[in-house]
Parts: sequence; C-alpha cells; structure tokens
Amino acid sequence: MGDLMFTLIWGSALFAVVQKSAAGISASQLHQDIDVVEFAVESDTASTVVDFCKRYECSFLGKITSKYFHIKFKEWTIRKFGGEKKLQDSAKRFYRNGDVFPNTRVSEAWRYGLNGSGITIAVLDDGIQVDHPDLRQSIDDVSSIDFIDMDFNITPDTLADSHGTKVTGLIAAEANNNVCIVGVAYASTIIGVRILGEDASITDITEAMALSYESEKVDIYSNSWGPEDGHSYTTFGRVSESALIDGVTLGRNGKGAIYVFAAGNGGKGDNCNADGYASNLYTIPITSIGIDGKAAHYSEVCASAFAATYSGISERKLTSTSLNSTCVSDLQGTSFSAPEASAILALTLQAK
Ligand SMILES: [Ca+2]
Ligand SMILES: [Ca+2]
Ligand SMILES: [Ca+2]
Repeated sequence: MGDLMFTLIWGSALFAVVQKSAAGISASQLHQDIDVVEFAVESDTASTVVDFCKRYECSFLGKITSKYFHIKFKEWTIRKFGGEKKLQDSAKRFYRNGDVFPNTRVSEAWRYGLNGSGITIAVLDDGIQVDHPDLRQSIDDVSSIDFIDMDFNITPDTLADSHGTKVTGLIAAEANNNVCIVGVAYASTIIGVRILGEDASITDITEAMALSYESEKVDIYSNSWGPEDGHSYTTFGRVSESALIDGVTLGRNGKGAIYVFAAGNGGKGDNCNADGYASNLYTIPITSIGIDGKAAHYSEVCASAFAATYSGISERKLTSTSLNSTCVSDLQGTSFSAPEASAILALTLQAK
C-alpha cells in the first residue's frame, strides 16, 4: 500500500497534504477549474484508480497515457484531505515569426508523385482557420480539437492567434489553385490541435492529451512551440513525457509516431540543449537557415538539433496562409522550419 501525495498549488496559496490511498497510485500532477481539481495519477491499472475514487469521492475521467489516469476531485475534498495543489504554469510562448524555398528538392519529390497523400499530420498550435481557401481541402475539422476552449472549433477568434494557420500552410496549402502558396505535403491531411492561445496557459495533462491525440490516425505531430527562450531549462512534465513515450512506441501501429519540434529562436542568447522538448531523445528538433545558406540569426546551436530547413531572414522571408483568408510574406523563425520538416517527413513516409 502506498501513500498518495498530491502536489497542488491553488493560485498562490499552497497547502500541503498527504493522502492515504490505494496501492499503486504514486504520483500526481494537476489541472484546475473553479471548484474542482483534476489530476493525473500514476497507476498500473485503471481499476486501482476506480477503487480509489470510490473511497475518496473522486471522479474517474479516463486514461491519459498507458500509465497515467485522469481523475477529478471537488476542491473541498482536497482541502479536507489536506493537499497541496500545483498548477503548472507552462504558458509556452512559441515562435511567432517566417518563408522562402531555395532547394530542398521537394519539387523533385512531387514529380515522383509524392505529395503527402495518406499521411496525417497533427499541428499542435494556436488553431487554424479551417475555411481558409488554401487550407480547407486539407483539414480534417471533424477530428480537430481545441483544448483551450474545450470545443471542436479550432478557428481562432483573435488575429493574435494566426501562428497555427501560417504553420499549416507550409505543410498543406493546396496546389494549383491560384491561392497563396503550395504546401510541401499538399495532399496530406491536417488535424488541428489547439493548445496555445493569446494569454492561455496549458498544463502537463493538456500537453499529454495533445501529444497523444488521435494516435490511431496521426503519423506526425508538428510542434512549433516550446519553452520561453533565454532563461531556463524547461522540459516535459511526467504525464506529457509518458504520452510522448507511448507515441513513439505504440503510435503508427507500433512503428512509432514522429514528433517534430521547432528548436527555438533564442539565437546566441540561448542554447537548445537547455530546451527539454528539443533535446529529448524522442523528438526531432529542427532549426533554421536563411536563403544565404547560413544559420539564421535567431537559430540556436545545440548537439540535439537534428536538421535545419529554410526559414526567413531579413533578405527574404517566408510566405504562407494567415487568418481572414489572407496570405502573408513576413515569416521567419524556427516555427516555420519545423512544419517544413514535418511535411518532408510526410513525403518520406509516403515513399516508404
Ligand atoms: Ca474554439
Ligand atoms: Ca495554394
Ligand atoms: Ca530556446
């Protein structure tokens, strides 16, 4: 029999409590609402967690990963048991910046008939304009989800959240339609997963759900977000790392889903070795070069950077789709290198 330690922070107040609990439940993280507290608890089996909830009046919400389960408590229950509530504030500022295409030999791949057809890419970002005239063909809006609003409409309602729409165009903008650009994997299917938004913050549990979302369908998870540049070492929480490991071991029917991450825009003032998302063994971090073929001024140099693709620099920036059905040409940053790499990997999966 193990004790269950809840670690929670409610706002700035901290109350500590140890909860006697069911065997096997050993860890927790959290998510908070107004009157309820959600946790991920680690356990070998769902039935252990269900039994625990019967005893302690929590609700069993479901499985998050192969070893974490989602439960919900009334706040007063937590207080009664004593407990400490920790809201992981991981407002991930991503990279709002870039386009240009010298030669990644993509057009050669197109001539071989490779266009991403049959490959599904999840774009984890701040939403996508699903009826954009250059994107609507590619987006599976029935499968898409908004973890910020907790609904299924991923079209952002503020112009500040245009990042995901730009990222998506580089992957899957339609070919030969005289609108904006053509994406590298223009026939791929996009599932939008909205986890970022103006002033929204996400938790370890939300990241876990996003990184394992529609894992039966998704081949590649494209991530143009990560820790804030410059200061500190930040990495996956326990639950999101568990989701990542599930993805690379169980995804794509056991062949492993592919996780592409932007390497970050901290330039010489940062180092992506200290970005736990980019430096994780199971992710493919992508950095940027400019049209001059050199590392972009914002690119971070680190041992884990897997590859570089083109992004914008002052001499030439990237063009892609944006909100309000527009097309913009001011993009730069590793945010726009990552989706190019995701799309090139889609062509590769289609070939093999
Ligand atoms: Ca929404
Ligand atoms: Ca187009
Ligand atoms: Ca960084």
